Amino acid sequence: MRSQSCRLTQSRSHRILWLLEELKLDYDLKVYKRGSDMLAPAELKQVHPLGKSPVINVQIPGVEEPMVIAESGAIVEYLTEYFGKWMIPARYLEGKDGQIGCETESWLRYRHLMHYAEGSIMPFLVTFLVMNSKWAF
Ligand SMILES: N[C@@H](CCC(=O)N[C@@H](CS)C(=O)NCC(=O)O)C(=O)O
Repeated sequence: MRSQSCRLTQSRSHRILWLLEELKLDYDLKVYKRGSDMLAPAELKQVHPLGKSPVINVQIPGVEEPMVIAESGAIVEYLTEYFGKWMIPARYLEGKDGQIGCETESWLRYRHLMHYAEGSIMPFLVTFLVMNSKWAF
């Protein structure tokens, strides 16, 4: 498998680059530069309709069109499920597979943090960055 990672300058894309390196995966990198308005360039919409970064294109052997995955959390889950299983804690206590309430504490923490990163902490970080940038009023 080979992937292409689309990275926007000064963005969350570094998370994905870090992971690709950590997993020692082969990838091509395409960098998009922010405009003077600090937004992503329009070409990024040709990669994915959201026009946001990061996005990865996964080229599966024997499949013509690459699979396009957006959202850093979804990209991290996809890559770790196939190539970094050791990074994901065991989901169930031993002998309790699939039973409700039998998830391990570490797996529940892992899932919480996957969503917390984008759902709760990121809006604060972005607000902080914007308020402390030259773009602040
Ligand atoms: N929840 C998305 C957020 C993607 C996102 O907002 N990316 C920013 C860069 S950190 C972006 O592309 N901004 C450019 C723009 O909105 O024009 C993710 O985690 O991938």
